[in-house]
Amino acid sequence: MSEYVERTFVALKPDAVKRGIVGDIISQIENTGMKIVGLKMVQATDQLLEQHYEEHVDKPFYEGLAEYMKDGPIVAMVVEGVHAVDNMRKLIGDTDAREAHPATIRGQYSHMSMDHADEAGRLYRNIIHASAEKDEAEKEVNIWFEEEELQDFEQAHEQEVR
Ligand code: IDP
Ligand code: MG
Repeated sequence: MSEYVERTFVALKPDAVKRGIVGDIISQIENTGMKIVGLKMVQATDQLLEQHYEEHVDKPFYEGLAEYMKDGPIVAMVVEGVHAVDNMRKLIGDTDAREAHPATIRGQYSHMSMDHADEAGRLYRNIIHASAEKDEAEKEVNIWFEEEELQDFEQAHEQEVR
């Protein structure tokens, strides 16, 4: 496999599931040509979240973030493709919906800001997660998926895009 073909971890957060926009978001990921090699609906636990958000556990927003992430099931995915880590980050957009380009998933499906959420005493919700870096992607895939849950198959159009 080319060193540029990567796997990244993606999660559709509980607000995406509750709003019924999972199918739309998955279509956008598939439309890029990237390949979904793992997919399941899971309920996040404190144990999973403390590993997943290791760098945020001690931050003031962590308690609210954990509450948000446990608010309902999430759809966990492993997405494979050329520069999949960077490509998924581009597709999801900036963390704060106020900054997210309107063509990105966070820009299309939210119009929030962290400042507003703080002022209004609301949980800040932003639809989707994707690993920020290759090391983080490897770590997160291992947290959420067993090796045997990942599929090895060829997409119909794979010869055209790789
Ligand atoms: P990312 O999701 O774009 O990688 P991170 O900085 O890694 O952004 O933060 C992880 C998640 O934590 C964000 O997606 C968001 O849900 C939440 N978050 C980050 N910073 C804040 C904040 O200042 N207030 C509330 N929630 C935050
Ligand atoms: Mg992050």
